[in-house]
Amino acid sequence: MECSKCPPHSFSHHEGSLHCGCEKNYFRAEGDPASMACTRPPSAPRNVISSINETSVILDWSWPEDAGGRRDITFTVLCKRCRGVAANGSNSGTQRCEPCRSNVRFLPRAAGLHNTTVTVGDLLAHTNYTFEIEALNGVSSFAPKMRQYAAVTITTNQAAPSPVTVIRKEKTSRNSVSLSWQEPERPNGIILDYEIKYYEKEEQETSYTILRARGCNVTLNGLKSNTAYLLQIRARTAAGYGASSPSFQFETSPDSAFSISSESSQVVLIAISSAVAIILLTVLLYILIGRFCCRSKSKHPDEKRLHFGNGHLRLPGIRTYVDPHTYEDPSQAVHEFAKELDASCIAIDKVVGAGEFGEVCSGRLKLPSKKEICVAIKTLKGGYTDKQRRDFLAEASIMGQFDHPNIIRLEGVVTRSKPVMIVTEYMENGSLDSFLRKHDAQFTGIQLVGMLRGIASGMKYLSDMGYVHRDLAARNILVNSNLVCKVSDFGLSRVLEDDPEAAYTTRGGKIPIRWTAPEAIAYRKFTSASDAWSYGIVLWEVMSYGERPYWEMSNQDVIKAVDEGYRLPPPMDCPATLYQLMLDCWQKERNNRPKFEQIVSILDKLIRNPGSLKITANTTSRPANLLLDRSSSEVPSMGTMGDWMDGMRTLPCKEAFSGVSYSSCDTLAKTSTEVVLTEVHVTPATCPEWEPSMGITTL
Ligand code: ACK
Repeated sequence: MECSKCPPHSFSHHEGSLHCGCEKNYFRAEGDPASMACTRPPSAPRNVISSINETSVILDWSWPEDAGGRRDITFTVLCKRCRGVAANGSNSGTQRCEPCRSNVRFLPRAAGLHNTTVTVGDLLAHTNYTFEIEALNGVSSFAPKMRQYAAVTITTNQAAPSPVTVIRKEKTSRNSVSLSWQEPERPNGIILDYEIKYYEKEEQETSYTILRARGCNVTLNGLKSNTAYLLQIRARTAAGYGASSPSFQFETSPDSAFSISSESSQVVLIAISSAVAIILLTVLLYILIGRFCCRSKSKHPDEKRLHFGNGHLRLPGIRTYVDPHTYEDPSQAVHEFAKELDASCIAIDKVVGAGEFGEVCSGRLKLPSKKEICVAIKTLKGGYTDKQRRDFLAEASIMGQFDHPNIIRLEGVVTRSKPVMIVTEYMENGSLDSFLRKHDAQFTGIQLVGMLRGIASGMKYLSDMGYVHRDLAARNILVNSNLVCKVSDFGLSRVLEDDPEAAYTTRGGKIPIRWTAPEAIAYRKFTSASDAWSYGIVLWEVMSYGERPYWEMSNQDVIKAVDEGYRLPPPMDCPATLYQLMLDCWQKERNNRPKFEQIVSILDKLIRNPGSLKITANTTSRPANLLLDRSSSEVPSMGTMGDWMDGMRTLPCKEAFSGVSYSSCDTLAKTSTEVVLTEVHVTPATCPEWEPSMGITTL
């Protein structure tokens, strides 16, 4: 037998040895011939590039520098979903990662890849992922410690929700049907509402009705008896509508036939007359109640109904906000609600800030035969996608529907030339939060209440229109040279994209935690009542001259503390009545929060009676434990209605509450515990003229 040298990375102890052992960290795979060099695991893949498309990502990488002396290299991609949001809403250095869910799709597969690319699909929207790409060869399993991988971290984009797949029929009658459905498997964001489209099966979609619902159920009324209908549901998030569900068929019940015997005809006649009378009465009552409800404003502003017959839109009599997303072609919406301006009428003077889509400038608008006015100009920076243009102009489509002194006024849009622009009235003092910080402690109580009154009035208008703002915060209020405050920021993607305060929740949505009501954080229940919670935070921001709510507490700690019943303490020198209003806005039970109409009227009365602002809720702006524990033993516990009434008698209620009106004794009962609990610092005084039955209004 002929001798030869040991192959590379192997050695023998004796001359003429039959076997060459491998050097340290070098191995032979099973099946490797003894004459083959010893090899080692490859180095990590290099130059990983990711390209994200909504909720999928294509990963590409280069071959490892060192193949370990082998040719049998394959690649494995490990997917991890990472979370980690710091107090200021930005990603913290220490992320918590967990393996991706099993329904994440890898194309062609996750392991044993021979090529240097893979597509990963069905990821969650707005989510951070880390991919670890490892190169493996035939000896990698011998040296787990030597294995190296390349990592890449990505954040997926927003994507429309996946289709609703499960629809159930709950109840059917001759003219109506109640349905429920399950949230799409991948909502990919906060579901704003569902669109329910239905039509008679025989009419083949030539005439159809569209309904919108916030929740996962609906009752369709006014249907024809004994008729087959087809229905489709699609969910909408800030990213737009998802695909429609498959058609769901249901039939209404047939008319029940009955005959009248000659003997009983008289009885039946009486019964029919009575029934007709009852129906007429019910209809009359229904109309009266309907009118009353419309006037006292929407108990159900969440649900809006649009009817389409042969594609024509018929809106009900009252003015409600129309969601631009309901338009197939969003540019149609913008031209319905916004005036197209000729760019030559606009002169841009300077840049005043940066918006989500581009710069915000100040300038002048001179329309033919009109006086020149100062304007703010939001521009859409070049290189935008169709979707960005749509989202940018959606704000104008929304703003253009409003006409109120406390809502930022839209002058028009420029869409037919570039840059695309949204032109609004100019607000000399900019955003309320920075304005207040610049003018710390410089305003009188009445001036502050005047500003707050303006914001509440704008919000009343919005809630009357059925519009839920979702991001009411001092940073989204603009102030003009007369200290008039106007609500702004109506972008549809705003809550998700634009607001630097917005942070991801565990359910995947992005929410400005500190300003948002617990039910909106927990299960996305955004209503005018959640806007009222945010209004309470704005009230606190105003009275503390732009202090950050909950200071440096982390978002998670804020959620926990609020859930446990803690509330922000009164800002320094805050009038007791205003602090009470804050606490009312922060009632856990959303129906107990004041309506904007009530807030406006409370503030109006305070303005008429400035003496009422003198009594302060005397707490330092920052107690040791940051928040006030409403269940703390330091404050009297008010177990019963009588207890709090006794408590109330110890307060200087006449001064503290004169001019403050609550709609019912019930509201008062619910709020009064907090009146006592939180105003223990108010100088005790008796209030002999107050009687439990009187309610605060009558004081
Ligand atoms: O606090 P600011 O000066 O006021 O900085 C922000 C910036 O643009 C980005 O939003 C300012 N801004 C936005 N809209 C207007 C407006 N209508 N009038 C004046 N300034 C505005 C805002």
